[in-house]
Amino acid sequence: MKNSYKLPTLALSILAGFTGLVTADEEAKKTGESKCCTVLPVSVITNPVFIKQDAKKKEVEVFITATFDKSNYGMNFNGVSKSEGGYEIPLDWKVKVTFTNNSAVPHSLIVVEADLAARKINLGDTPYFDGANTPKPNTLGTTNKVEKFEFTADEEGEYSFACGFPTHSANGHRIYLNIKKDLKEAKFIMPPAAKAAE
Ligand SMILES: [Cu+2]
Repeated sequence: MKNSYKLPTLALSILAGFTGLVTADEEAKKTGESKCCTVLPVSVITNPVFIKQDAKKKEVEVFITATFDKSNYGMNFNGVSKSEGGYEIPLDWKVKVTFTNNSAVPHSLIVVEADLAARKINLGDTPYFDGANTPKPNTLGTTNKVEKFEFTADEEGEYSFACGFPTHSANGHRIYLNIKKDLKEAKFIMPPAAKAAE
């Protein structure tokens, strides 16, 4: 498993400890689900793989789950929101995306420029790279579905994997996608632990 990034179970437990309000946690204990969304208990998601790659083929597979946990009211991908973490991918690699929505709330995924993702209320349905979105990302999104799409990261720059559902991305439902020329391998980068503890 040299080329895959695995989040250790311990880190997941720590992450879970910091996410969600106490009241939401108490509610979750009573009802078996949180207020924000239907989320699998963290213990069910063991050793999630967020990235796999083949450097020789210049291909990377990314696994992006909306509402991975309760952080940012469920508006997170893989537990990360507000572009505090994300992916770094070498220029001209093929990117194969598997998107999952772990919530009953509609969410979607679209690649747009980072500055648009941070401020635009409605991202529309035209991705920056051809094919880089789930179907109809700005309308109903996808609910409890797995969607796959792929694109070629053929321009350097700062982009986002953003939720296209109106207002979500501006409210933090986005992670970064930085495409860099002199990168040897693709990476999934979590926010520093210190930041998560704030
Ligand atoms: Cu969303």
